[in-house]
Amino acid sequence: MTADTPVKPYDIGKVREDFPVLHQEINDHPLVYLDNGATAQKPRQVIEVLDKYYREYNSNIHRGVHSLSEKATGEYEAARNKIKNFINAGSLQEVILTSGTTASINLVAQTYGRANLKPGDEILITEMEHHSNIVPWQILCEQTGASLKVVPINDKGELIMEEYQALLSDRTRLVAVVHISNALGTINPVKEIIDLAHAKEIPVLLDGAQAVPHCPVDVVALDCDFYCFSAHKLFGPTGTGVLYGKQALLEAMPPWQGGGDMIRTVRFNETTYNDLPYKFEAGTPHIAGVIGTGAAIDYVTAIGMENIAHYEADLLAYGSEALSHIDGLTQVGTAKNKAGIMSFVMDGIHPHDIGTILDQHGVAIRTGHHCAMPVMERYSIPATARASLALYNTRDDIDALVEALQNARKVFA
Ligand code: C6P
Repeated sequence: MTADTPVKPYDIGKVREDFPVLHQEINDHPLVYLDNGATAQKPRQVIEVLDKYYREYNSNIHRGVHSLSEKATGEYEAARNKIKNFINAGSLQEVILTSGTTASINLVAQTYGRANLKPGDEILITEMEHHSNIVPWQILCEQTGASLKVVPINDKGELIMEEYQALLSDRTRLVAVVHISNALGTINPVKEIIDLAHAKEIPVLLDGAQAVPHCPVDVVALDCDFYCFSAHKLFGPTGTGVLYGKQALLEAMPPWQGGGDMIRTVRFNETTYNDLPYKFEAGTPHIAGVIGTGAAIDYVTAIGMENIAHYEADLLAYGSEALSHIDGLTQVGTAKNKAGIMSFVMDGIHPHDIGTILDQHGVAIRTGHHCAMPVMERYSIPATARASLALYNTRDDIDALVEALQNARKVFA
């Protein structure tokens, strides 16, 4: 968001009405859903689109000449167009539909990575990556003889940029960095990271899983080479996601999985591949999921990503302040530039016990290592409790969280 972008408050009551799941009791308390980093709830606008697909035009895409198939293909490709506009990609060819962030990163590792890396080359990641942005590169290193380098973080959970610059070397072939950390909430200075890498002609992949639901993303303004995200954290269905890639890079990459839809001709002695984006989309995809993703994008676009970012920043400030008054609670991840993720530990209470007690109060959070074990190692802790915000959370939700945490303290006193 730029400083002069006008922010328009949205009607939080109306937004909450759109999410049926929020209106229920869990363990005799109104549900307070603060596990949005794991997956976000779905508005009725998305649920209705899924229902309509299965009731009215369930059919395979890109294959049939019958009316249902044409309708399904049209809606599927319309969703691709919405995704393109949402992230400001240059063309539809640059929008590859995958099963999620994990699949998108693995795709780049196994195509771009295997085609371009050799022994002695380096891939640069950071200490705050999700396992999805670590393990695919480790597998690639085993396959190619390349090695993984890791940019450290400071005590607040911010990247140490001097170390990043020092680690960018003549051997670095790719930089892969999380846009917003799922375990710490840190918003990384991705534009600076990209510009520094590009100065050495090194491409950059961003893991945007935790960014797209919370702030505007413009892949052209960022000038990133690859951008990966999942629909389910963006109020869309599970099992769908996106790989954005610059067209020239995607054109030069070999396909990943082989099968239907990704080919032009198949003969036993020679197979030719389809054009982008289909070259990377083998097999029948999650058709309803992609159409639902389009509906989710319509939903957040109507509210406005700048407005969502602004609303959540206010809620994060309120939440961080409230948590700071709880005795024995230490927040993990206190970066200056942070999104709506509050990780914490409490003296004398294991995070899993915090999670269980909170559930008894109807408060849903995530506890554990959050698929970011190196972050836990960095802070010498086994796990954290994590409350993660979305556009429908309120100050009342934070108050309920604080009350439940006070109760947990009493139980363990
Ligand atoms: N993080 C969390 O609770 P998938 O599973 O492919 O949709 O997303 C993987 C992923 C990649 N990068 C980041 C930064 C993520 O946060 C996630 C998913 C969830 O934090 C589940 S582990």
